[in-house]
Amino acid sequence: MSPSIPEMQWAQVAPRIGGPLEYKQIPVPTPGPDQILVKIKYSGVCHTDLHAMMGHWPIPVKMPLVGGHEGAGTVVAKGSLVSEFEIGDRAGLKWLNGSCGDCEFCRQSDDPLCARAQLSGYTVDGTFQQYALGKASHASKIPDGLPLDAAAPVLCAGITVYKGLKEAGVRPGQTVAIVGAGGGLGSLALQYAKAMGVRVVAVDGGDEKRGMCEELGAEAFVDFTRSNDLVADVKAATPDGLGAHAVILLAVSEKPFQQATEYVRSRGTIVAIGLPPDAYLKAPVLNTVLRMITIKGSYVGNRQDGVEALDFFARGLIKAPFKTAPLEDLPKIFELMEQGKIAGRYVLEMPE
Ligand code: 8ID
Ligand code: ZN
Repeated sequence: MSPSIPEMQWAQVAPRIGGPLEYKQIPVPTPGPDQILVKIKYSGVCHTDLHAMMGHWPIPVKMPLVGGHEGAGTVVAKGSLVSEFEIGDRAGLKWLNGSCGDCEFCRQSDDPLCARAQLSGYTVDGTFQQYALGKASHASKIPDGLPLDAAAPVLCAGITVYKGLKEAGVRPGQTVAIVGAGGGLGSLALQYAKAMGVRVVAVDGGDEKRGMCEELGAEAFVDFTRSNDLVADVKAATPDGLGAHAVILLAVSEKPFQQATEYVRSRGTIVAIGLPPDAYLKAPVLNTVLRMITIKGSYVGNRQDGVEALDFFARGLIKAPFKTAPLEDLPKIFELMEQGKIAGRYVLEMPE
């Protein structure tokens, strides 16, 4: 490795399920033949990182773990087989750190569905460290001139909601209800929907999130903490009162996953993206059949979705608010996240 790469680096390490995090020095890893080493400048903090540390899901998580999967920085070393990146290129590391490339799903560009996928900040160490590894074929190229801090949240939140909106099949002029619109994914979903010409009813709680959603282009905001009849309020907020053509579920609580079929329009589509622990989707069979409702899941995006989501950003169509904090502050950010107190995204800045 180049002499400018140190042997040790700062990282936020979860030593065990449940934490607490340890901010400490750990060795800088060396790239394998098909990997790049990225000097991370900024990493977004996704609610998935909190789920990972807390062991919320029944999918084995690596421990000790360096979390993080919205890492933007510069390539400082690469393996002998890497042709996609040169040293000095700007690169983004995403949730999908690598996949086998060989299974039915990978062959059809459904690589998030690969059973042997490696996940940044979950099955392999992620981007809450100064130097992180990723498989070159999965890393994103970050177009020149884009600010790395604002680009970081696009790498998970942006790609995921962009893909989710495509999965929803909404057309320009139709209305989508975005549930959890005031959070990290939600703030970007509002911007992607607007860029696609799709009208938005935002659902979340509190005045700060209301203000942000309205600024980002929501035509209406329904406050789930104050509404006495959420279903009626969401329907009433759609232009003709008939309900949303699509619902994008980003909340980290089960209730909205049970309510969505009641305010989605007939023929409409519900896309589940948020991952509240131990939660179930519920829908009355009669209603679902007679109103021809589609219910589906959507999981991150493939490499092309990544390119497209970044391209929307590069063209200036996506501007979601974010707050910056030093890597050291991650425990405080997790606390705020747990309490639902973050409007938009937090982006961590790595120490020099
Ligand atoms: O590929 C995927 N499917 C994918 C990718 C990335 C993230 C899924 N996720 C998952 C995360 O693991 C998490 O479960 O999406 C969920 C949202 O992630 P996030 O946007 O990073 O979380 P956040 O910033 O905490 O936002 C969640 C929002 O939901 C609101 C909260 O107020 C917050 O603004 N919310 C809750 I909690 N309950 C609500 C309710 N009943 C609600 N909004 C409306 N109604
Ligand atoms: Zn994420």
